[in-house]
Amino acid sequence: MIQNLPNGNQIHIEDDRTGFDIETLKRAFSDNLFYIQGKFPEIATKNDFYMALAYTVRDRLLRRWLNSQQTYLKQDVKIVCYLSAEFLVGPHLGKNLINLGIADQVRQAVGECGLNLDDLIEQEEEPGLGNGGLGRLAACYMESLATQDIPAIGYGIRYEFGIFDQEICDGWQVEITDKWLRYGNPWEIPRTEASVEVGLGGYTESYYDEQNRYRVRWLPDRTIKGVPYDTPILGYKTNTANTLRLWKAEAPESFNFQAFNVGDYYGAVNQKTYSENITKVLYPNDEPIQGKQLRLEQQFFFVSCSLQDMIRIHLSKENSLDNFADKFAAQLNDTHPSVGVAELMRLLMDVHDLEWEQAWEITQKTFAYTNHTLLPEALEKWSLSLFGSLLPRHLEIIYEINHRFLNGIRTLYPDNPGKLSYFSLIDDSGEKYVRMAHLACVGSHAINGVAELHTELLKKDVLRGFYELWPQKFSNKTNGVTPRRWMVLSNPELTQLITSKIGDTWIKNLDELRSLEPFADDPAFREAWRQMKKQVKGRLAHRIQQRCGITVDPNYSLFDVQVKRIHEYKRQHLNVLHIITLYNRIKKNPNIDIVPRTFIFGGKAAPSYFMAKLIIKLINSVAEVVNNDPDVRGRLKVVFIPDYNVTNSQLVYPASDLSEQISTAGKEASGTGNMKFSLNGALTIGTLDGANVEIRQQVGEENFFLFGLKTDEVYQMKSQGYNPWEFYSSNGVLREVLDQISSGYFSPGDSNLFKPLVDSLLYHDEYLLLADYQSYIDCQDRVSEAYRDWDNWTRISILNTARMGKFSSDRAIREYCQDIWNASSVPVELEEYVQAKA
Ligand code: B1H
Repeated sequence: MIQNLPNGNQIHIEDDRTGFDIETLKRAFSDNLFYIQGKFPEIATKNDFYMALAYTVRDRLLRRWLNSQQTYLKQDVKIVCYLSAEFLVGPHLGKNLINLGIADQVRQAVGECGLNLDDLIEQEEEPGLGNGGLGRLAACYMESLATQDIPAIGYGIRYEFGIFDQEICDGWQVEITDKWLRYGNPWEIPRTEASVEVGLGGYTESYYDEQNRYRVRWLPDRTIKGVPYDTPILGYKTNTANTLRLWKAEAPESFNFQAFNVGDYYGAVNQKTYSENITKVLYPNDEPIQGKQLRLEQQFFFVSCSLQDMIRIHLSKENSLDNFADKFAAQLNDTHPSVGVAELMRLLMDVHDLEWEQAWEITQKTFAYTNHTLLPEALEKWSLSLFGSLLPRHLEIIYEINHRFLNGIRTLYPDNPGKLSYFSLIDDSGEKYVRMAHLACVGSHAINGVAELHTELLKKDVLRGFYELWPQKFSNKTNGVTPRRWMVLSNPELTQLITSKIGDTWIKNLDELRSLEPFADDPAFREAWRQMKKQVKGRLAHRIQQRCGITVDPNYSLFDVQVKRIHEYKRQHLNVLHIITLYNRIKKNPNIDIVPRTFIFGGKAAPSYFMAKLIIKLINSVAEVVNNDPDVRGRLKVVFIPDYNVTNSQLVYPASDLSEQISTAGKEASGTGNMKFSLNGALTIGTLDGANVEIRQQVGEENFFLFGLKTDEVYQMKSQGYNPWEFYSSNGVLREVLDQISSGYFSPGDSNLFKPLVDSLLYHDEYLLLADYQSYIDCQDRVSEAYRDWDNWTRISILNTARMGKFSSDRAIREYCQDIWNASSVPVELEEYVQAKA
C-alpha cells in the first residue's frame, strides 16, 4: 500500500501489518511476539504464540474495518442496529482467517515457524456472552450482515463473566466462573472517548422552557459511565467489517457529591464498585428473573448507551433528528432491550426537545421486535415498584403510551372493557407489572417470530390481540445460521468434498448446494462422503477419549446426538428413556442383533434449575451402568460432553449421524442447532416443532424421522385432562424403564435420587414424555433399520446437506432487510492509501 507522509511524500510498503505473503506473515508474527507479548520464542507459551498470531490477523482486519466505518460516515447509508443482551460470537481467530481467505497462507507461515495452526486456534478462550440459541443467532446475523455488505452495529453488554463453565463431578453439574478476559482480549478496542452517561433512580420534575412549553426532566440519583469496546466483524471475502459494540459499566469521573456524604471517600469507592457491578455477569436463562434489579439495570444500561450512541452518530452527519428513522433500524432481540421504546421517547422529548407525536412516530418507525419464545414463564415483566424506583421517567412515559394506546382500543371495542386489561402495558391482575412484550409490540412497526409454526402460534395465541389489531405488522422470519462458521470452519473435510464437485460459490449462496443432489446417486461420491464422515467422527472420538476417558467407535457406531441447553421441554430425558429401553432389550437377550449406537449429550443447566440438573445426573448415571456392563459389549455407549459451548459444538455437529430434535410440539420457537446438524449431513429424528417443520419440508418427508404429537394434539390432550399414569400402566416396556429409574437401578445406594424426576413424569408430565414415548421408540427402531443400509443412509445424508440452503442466515438477513429494515448493501472500497495527516 501507499502511505502519505506528513511532508506530502509518499512511500510504498508491503508492510508487516497488511501483507499476505508467507514471508511477511512470518515477520509480522515474530514482530508481534517480541513487541506485543514481550517474549523470545524460546520462552513463549502457547498463549503467547496465539496472541502474536491474533494481533497479526487483527492488523489485517483493521484496514477493512476503518474503511467500512469511513464509508458509512461519508455516504448517506442506513445502519442496522441489532440490540441484543447476548452475542455468542465464538472464537474469532479461525473465523477471521476463513473470512479473510488467508487460512492456507497462515497455516504455512505458522508451520514454517515450527508451530501448528490448530494448536494456536485451540488456545483461544471463547467469549461466552450468551446462553444459547438467541445469542448465537445474533452472532450469525452479524456475520451475514457483514458478508452482504449491510452497514450494521451490534449493540450489547461486555459481561466480565460470561456464561459459566461447566464441570461434571460425580455426574453432577458444577458451575465455574468464566474468566474469559483473564489473558486479555486481542480482538476488542476500547473507545473511551465515545463513553456515555446513563442515569438511574431519582425523580422527575416538570418545568416550562423559554418558549413556555411544558417539559419534563429526569434527575437521576446515580450515574453510570458506559465505555464502548468494539470488535470488528468481518464479512466473508468482502471488504466490509462491521462493529460489535459492547458496553462496560464504570463509575463516572465526577460524582454528584451532594448526593453522598461530602468527603465520604469510602462511600465513593463503594459506589464505584456498585457501578461496575452492572456489567459483571450474564444471567443464565431459565431462572426466575423477576425482581432481579441488576438485570433490569443491565437492560436499561446497554439500551440507553446504544440509543445515545446512535443519536450522536446521526447528529454528526445531520442537523436534525427528523429523519432518524430513515437512517437507523433498531431490532429488539426479544424483549430484553424493549425498555428502549421508552428511552428513545425520553431522549427525543426531554433531551432533544421533540414533541410527543413526532417522537412517537420516529420511535415506532425505528424499532422492530423479534419474539423468541412461547413459554409463558419466559415472557418478561417487571414489577411497577422496581421499575418506577429505577426508571421513574420511563414509567411516566409508559403510562402515557398506554393511555393513548388504550384510548384507541376503547374506540375500537366500545362494548368490550375486557379488551383494555387484555391489551394494557400494565398487568394489574395482582401485583402490578410492566409487560415488556406489550411495550415492544406497541412501540414497533414490525413484529416477527423465528419459524413458520412459531409465528402462526404467536398470531393465534400469545399475541393474538395484537395480530387482530395490526395484522400488517406481523411476519415470519425463519432463523438461519452462517455456513462460514458451521460448515467451512468447523467441517473442512465436508467443505472440500462439496467444493470438489460444485465449486465454492455455495459458501456465499447456499441455495447452490442443490447442485449436489445428482451426486447422491453416484456410488463413488457416496463412498467419498462416507469416508469423510468416518474421518470427522474419528476426530470427535479422539476428543471424547481425551476429555471423558470413554472409548467410542467412529467406524460402525451410529453417533446419536442431542446438544442444547438442558430443559424439560427439550426432553433430554425422553432420549434417556430410549437408551434404557435398548439396554433392557440387550439384558433380556444378550445376543440380540442391535445397531451399535453412541449417545452423545451436551448442554448446560441453569444453576437454579433443579430438574435440569437432575437430568444431567441421570444421563451420567445411565452412562455409568451402560458403558460398563459386559453384556452390552460396547454396542451402546453414552457420553456427556462437559462444558458444551461454541468451540466444542464445532467438533460435534460435523461428526453426528442423527440429530435429536425432540421437544414437545409447540414449545421450541425455532431451534438453530437442528439446522447445523442437517447442513453437516446428519439425519433428524424430531417432532413437528419450531423449524423442524420447515427442515422436513426442505429435505423431504421420506428423509426425516418424524414422531410424536402435533401442536394441536398437545393442546387437545391437555384440555381433555392428560393422565400420564394411563400410559405408564398400559405400556409394560415403559413401566419397566420408569420403575428401574425410581428403584435406584442407576443410582446404587440412593434409590430416591431420581424420585422427583419420575414423580414429575407420573403425576404431571407437563411436556408429555409418556404420551410420546411409544411413538419415539418406534421411530428410533426405524432409524436403526435405516442405518443398517449404510449406502442408502449416505444417500439421504447427502440429500440433507443438498437441500438445506434455505437455512443460511444470509437468506434470513435478506428478508429482514427487505421486509423490516429497508436497508441495502453498501460496498466498501479499500482505499489505496491511509492518510497520515489529520
Ligand atoms: C430463545 C430465549 C431466551 N428463546 C430469556 N428465548 C433469556 C429467553 O436470559 N434470558 O432471560 C435468554 C434467552 N432464547 C431461543 O431463541 C429459542 O428457545 C430457540 O428455539 C430459538 O432457536 C432461539 C433463536 O431464535
